[in-house]
Amino acid sequence: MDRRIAHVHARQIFDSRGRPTVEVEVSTRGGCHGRASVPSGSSTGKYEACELRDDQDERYSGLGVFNAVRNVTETIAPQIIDLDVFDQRGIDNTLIDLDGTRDKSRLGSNALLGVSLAVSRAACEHSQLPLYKYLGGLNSYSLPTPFINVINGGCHADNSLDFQEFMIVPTTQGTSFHQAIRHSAEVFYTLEKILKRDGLSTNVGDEGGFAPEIKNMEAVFRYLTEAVEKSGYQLGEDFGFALDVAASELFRDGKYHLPGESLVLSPEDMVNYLDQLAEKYPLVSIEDGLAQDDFSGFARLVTMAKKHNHLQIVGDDLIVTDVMRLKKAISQQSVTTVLIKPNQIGTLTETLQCIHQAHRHGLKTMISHRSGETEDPYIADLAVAVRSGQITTGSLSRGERTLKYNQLLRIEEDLSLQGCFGL
Ligand code: 2PG
Ligand code: MG
Repeated sequence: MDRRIAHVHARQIFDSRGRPTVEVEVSTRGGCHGRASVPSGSSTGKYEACELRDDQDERYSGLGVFNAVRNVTETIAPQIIDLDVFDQRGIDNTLIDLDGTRDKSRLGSNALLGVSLAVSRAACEHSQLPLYKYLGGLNSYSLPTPFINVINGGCHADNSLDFQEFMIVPTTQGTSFHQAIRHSAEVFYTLEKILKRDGLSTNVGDEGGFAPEIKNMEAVFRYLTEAVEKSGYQLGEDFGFALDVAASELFRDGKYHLPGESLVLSPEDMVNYLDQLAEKYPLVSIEDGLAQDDFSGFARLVTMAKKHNHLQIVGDDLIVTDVMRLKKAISQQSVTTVLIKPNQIGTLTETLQCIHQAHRHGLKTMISHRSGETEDPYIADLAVAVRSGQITTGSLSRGERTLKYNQLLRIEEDLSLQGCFGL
């Protein structure tokens, strides 16, 4: 079958927040087809690749992506037509060269990523394999542990919680993905009941977690503890908690501002504050506990985390899926885990390079959604393909979140007895 690219098409669609984003379709002369859409963040790190928006244009409040769409159809398409769709690295390098900037600001990371992922899907259709197997080969049989964001705060919600995400993490030994997601769903339902009981809102935030006007973070942890225990699970055994502090959003003039807690903390105080939370609650993961430039502060978090059982320190805005920033984090021992978001860097090849570099240096990876998601389950397959072992893709509500979990359920079924969980 002819594997050469025949057509590349792009369009503007909506993400889960109703904002425009890019969708790309690629087809080959042999009649195979791939489609992919691009997510978008709101607590965006300043070192992320540039998401091109139409800014000056009055349509869609300047958020339109027609320029990025045009870059796909007019600039990128003519250069990749006739290339072998299986040459992912070659095609991604062509995209990077065509853009020519360090931050992908000429063509837009949203234009590049849409093409890059759609190319891989078209190649996948040629291979007649499921996406996770096309990307990962024989070694992809491990389902990731889900980090389920059940309480939303920060810039993802309209409440006064300072930290952005409060997650539950199913940790029962010897379980399977579908059991882990079942346990988590039960805790989610119980949490809904007890929030209602206390007259709190059960409306959800951007990532499908509840976004109640809870007084402070201590109260959040009390609710999460009650929800786990009332669901018949044991805290520390069956569930741990995880945080995405998204601290870059709280950092101003050298200090962390936590108005919801009436606190203004120095970086050292922030480390101590997180240390105290880890003393009190079974925290298994803290993401972006400090701001995006503080590699040495992150190293202090890593040292602090050693006192606690199984506590990982995750870099999101710090590393932005960028191998150069990852190298710095490795040399300063700033993280134990690297958050991976393909749209932070802009191509599949660079995303895979970052994952492999992290794994080679003994770091873990967690594949992540964005707060503005689409109905594309790509990251579910990616998490299995690269044996990342961890995925963070929101709560057990909102279709753009649950479809990633549903895809993982399908993959687990597809793997049947060969599958394993949480490695
Ligand atoms: C994060 C992400 C996803 P956003 O900070 O980890 O939860 O949020 O997509 O808004 O950057
Ligand atoms: Mg984050």
